[in-house]
Amino acid sequence: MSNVGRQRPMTKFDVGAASLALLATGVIELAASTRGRSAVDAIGEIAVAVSPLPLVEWTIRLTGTTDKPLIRTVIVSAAATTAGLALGRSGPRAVRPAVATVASAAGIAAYVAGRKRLDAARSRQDALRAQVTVASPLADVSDGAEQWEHAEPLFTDVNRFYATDVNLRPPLVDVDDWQLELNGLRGDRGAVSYGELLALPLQERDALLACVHQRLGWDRLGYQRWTGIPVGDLFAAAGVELPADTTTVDLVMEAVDGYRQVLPLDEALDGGSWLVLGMDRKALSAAHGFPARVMTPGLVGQYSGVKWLRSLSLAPSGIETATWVGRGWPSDAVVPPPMARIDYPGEVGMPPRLPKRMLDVSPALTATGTAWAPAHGGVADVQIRLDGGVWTSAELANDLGPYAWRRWRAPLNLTQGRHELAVRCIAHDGTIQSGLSTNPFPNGTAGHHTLALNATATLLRPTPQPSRSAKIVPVESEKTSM
Ligand SMILES: Nc1nc2c(c(=O)[nH]1)N[C@H]1C(S)=C(S)[C@@H](COP(=O)(O)O)O[C@H]1N2
Ligand SMILES: [Mo]
Repeated sequence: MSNVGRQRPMTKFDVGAASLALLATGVIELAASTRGRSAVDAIGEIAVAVSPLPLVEWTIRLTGTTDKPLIRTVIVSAAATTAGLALGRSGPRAVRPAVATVASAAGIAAYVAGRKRLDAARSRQDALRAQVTVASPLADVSDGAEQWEHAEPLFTDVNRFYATDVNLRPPLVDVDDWQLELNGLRGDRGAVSYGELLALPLQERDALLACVHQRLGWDRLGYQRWTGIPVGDLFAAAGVELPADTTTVDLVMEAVDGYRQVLPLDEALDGGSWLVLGMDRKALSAAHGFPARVMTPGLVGQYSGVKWLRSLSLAPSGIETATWVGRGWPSDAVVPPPMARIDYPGEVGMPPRLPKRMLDVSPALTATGTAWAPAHGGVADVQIRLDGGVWTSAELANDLGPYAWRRWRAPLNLTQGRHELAVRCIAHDGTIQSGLSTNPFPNGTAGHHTLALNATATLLRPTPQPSRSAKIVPVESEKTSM
């Protein structure tokens, strides 16, 4: 017996080193949480920022609204794996297996404790959210579809309203340390406290907000009542002068998280860019930009404005670059394409799974859905198509204006067996939702939301479907990257 020819493995994995790395990660995360921060999220945000755009788009596509937990898991595992490989190669085993097990468990426990502490801090801030009062509140609105069965609610519950940003966790702004800075063109500047903002003559308006990553059948959009003041009025109130010629000036919005958006000033003023302090008559939640954000109806979220606003500045046109433009997105603001969605039957919000899932339905049912075309004058018509036949108009709820979505319903009488149901939106300006599928980058998704149905008489009642309220996801677990 000889050792000749027997080779040592090239790389060894040191479980002890990996476990110590886990422990260190957990302890650092716990320590950071006492200051309202997260080390893992900070690394994740950098990783997303430096990742090539296609990788980010691919991750969003694959994970839908769960990319945040995924990114965190990847980071923690990568830390442990790297340590295990690095030390496995270089030296003796760091610790005994029993110690490694204890260290790993302690690391994971510390990590979970840190995350819990951060979640608790955010819930405390959200619980303190006060009423945002306005002198003349908007009247209650009705689109006449209140009694429709299985309809999406007209106003999206703030807890269900999608949250999308570059942060793995929303910044927690302490309003006692916060002021909104306003910078004019000639070095004139103002600073407004949260209390002063609340005391401005605030107004309300109803509008839809949609992310460019809204894919067919997803729910990365919502309709809400926003409380705020036009950006132009804010500059006037703060005594910062607006130029007479607004066509050669940009409005630069900067946020606490470093995110920045730039809109030509004339577009911002004419397009109704608003400083927003509240949603659904309450102060903004941490996830949606507390204490203040900018929202411009009719533009997709990333162009419409910034959450956790820090400053609004005027600059000569074309000098300042927006965060997304720096990452390859168009410099002209992108608008949501006209889109119709089937809400019932179906599983709204789920990333499309392949192969397409067949839904069992009873032969007689009433499909419901929503449609929107905020940059095209609103929704004029919604049409459905069964099995590739002719497009026929659905029944529409009342039109609440260009910035509202419109609910629709259509009775179906299906023969037994398989069917395909598609839907499309026709806007008031005549634009017909394109059936040609496109990806969200760079101008939003096109194509028809289409369901595969299997009509079966053995289903005495309509498709069992999780109640909408059961779908409430803590906003933090929702998506992130843009
Ligand atoms: N500060 C900041 N503002 C931001 C973003 C961000 O990453 N940081 N993301 C934008 C994007 S991509 C969208 S779709 C909207 C989402 O707003 P919501 O989370 O309230 O739905 O916020 C926009 N404002
Ligand atoms: Mo977005």
